[in-house]
Amino acid sequence: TATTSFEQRAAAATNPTTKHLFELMVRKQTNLAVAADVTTVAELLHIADVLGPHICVLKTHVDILSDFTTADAFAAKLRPLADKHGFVVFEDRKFADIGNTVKHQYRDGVHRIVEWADIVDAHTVPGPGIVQGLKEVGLPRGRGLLLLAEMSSAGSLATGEYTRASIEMAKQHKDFVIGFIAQRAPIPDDASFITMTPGINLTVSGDATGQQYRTPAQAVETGSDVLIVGRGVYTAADPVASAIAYKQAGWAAYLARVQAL
Ligand code: UP6
Repeated sequence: TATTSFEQRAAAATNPTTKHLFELMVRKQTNLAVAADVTTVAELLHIADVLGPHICVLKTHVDILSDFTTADAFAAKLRPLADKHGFVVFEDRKFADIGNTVKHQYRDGVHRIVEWADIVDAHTVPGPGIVQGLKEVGLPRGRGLLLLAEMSSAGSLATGEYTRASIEMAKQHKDFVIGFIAQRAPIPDDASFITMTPGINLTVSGDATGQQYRTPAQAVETGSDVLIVGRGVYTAADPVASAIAYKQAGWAAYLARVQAL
């Protein structure tokens, strides 16, 4: 349930990525994920290195990197930082095609995402075949998948019956689906799934293109485990100070939740 501690959830985890993630969250006392939405590899690596000590997840959008060269070169730079600081790499690819196509998008092409990303995510709009395709590629390598059950943006169609069907899809593939991108814990009584929540900001309520923000405390209260913060951190005057502020707000809210018995 929402009050189960990350220690307990690490102990119970069967997917290796889930276990690793909960363990490092406990060790580093952070539930902060940074969305490093910058457009050069150098900026991304800089964020990974300076914010690494404060985050549990580094979230990437590899297809916005203008100077991406090869997957080998990228992995050779990023993976040592993930090991040094102890964070997992989440490529926010939001796969959305039939199983056979996403298999290739995950494994092949220029980006060869499965080689360097611990976690990826997928929309559920194509039906369960998308999970089957990704699982063929990712499960043998110990990777994990998040399903988008809800979105933070205004007018999102991922609500109601769509969200409920996404939850059922996750339950059918518990070995590979480690959790959800959602605004609240989609299955409040099942602590084996992790809920990651974007649309988090301490000072503003939205942007000009439909993003909607809540605070770390609001998200954690509704069952979020990992708080995804982009512009709130990387456009701040002092990104390290900002990351620490989000980390502390998120962790305090987590402690309040698990102790609220
Ligand atoms: N993201 C959302 N909302 C969703 C799913 N994903 O904002 O429902 C992603 C965006 C971006 C980050 O692609 O990388 O989370 C949010 O960034 P921001 O904090 O700068 O708004």
